[in-house]
Amino acid sequence: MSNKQNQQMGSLGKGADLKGVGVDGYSHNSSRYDYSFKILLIGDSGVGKSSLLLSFISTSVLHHDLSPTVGVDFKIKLLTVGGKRLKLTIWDTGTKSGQERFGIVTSSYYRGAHGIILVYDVTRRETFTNLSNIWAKEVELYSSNQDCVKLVVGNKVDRESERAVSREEGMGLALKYRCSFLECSAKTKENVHQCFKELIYKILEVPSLLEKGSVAVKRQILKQKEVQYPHSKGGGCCS
Ligand SMILES: Nc1nc2c(ncn2[C@@H]2O[C@H](COP(=O)(O)OP(=O)(O)OP(=O)(O)O)[C@@H](O)[C@H]2O)c(=O)[nH]1
Ligand SMILES: [Mg+2]
Repeated sequence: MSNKQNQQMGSLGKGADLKGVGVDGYSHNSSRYDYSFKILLIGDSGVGKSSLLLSFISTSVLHHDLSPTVGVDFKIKLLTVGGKRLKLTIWDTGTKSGQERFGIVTSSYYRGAHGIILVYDVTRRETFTNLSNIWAKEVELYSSNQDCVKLVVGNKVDRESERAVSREEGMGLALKYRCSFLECSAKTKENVHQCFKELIYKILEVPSLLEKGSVAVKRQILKQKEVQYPHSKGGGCCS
């Protein structure tokens, strides 16, 4: 999928919804946004990571089932929050069986993440216990931003009659790992925007994350490098 197809633009005033306003040929020019945040979706295969992402990015309800993600995918969403223009790069990876990955270096997936959404399926208990047994450990091991904001999300609440993990248990786990907690349904879109909104507001409250995500700071660092190494060709910035 091309970056143009992947990206969306939206706006967020105080208390407003994180609504996208359609796919847009918005330029990746870094002068167009103030902060660039890297957000990760992790959790067992089939919990609904890709569905959550698609549900957040697209304006319509998901009508068909997705295939398991192979490798790594990302989507970009551009938003304005409190007058600040944000570029969210939301990463999603296929997790066929627990820790098994398709050709990605786990540490680079986590490197520099500002926010991580840990997803489980409220109808499959093992996906909940794996958040502790696998995913929280992986975050601990690889997440390079100490202040990285984490959010535990119980997905598929539309299947209430099949529920295998109570809301209280989800809240308890989030408390244990000092994360925020929400339940949602990628299928009906219930609470999906709320999940991303919660994460973004939390990121915006952490000065160290703001500095790491600041395009102005990155530009300044590049400028300093150009002074130090005037003949070296600088790569792209602010990814
Ligand atoms: N009922 C219901 N089904 C969902 C929901 N979210 C996802 N699904 C379904 O669950 C299945 C797995 O969803 P995916 O989004 O592919 O899951 P994933 O976590 O990306 O899986 P991998 O790519 O294999 O890691 C698909 O059939 C989805 O349609 C939800 O909120 N409610
Ligand atoms: Mg997937």
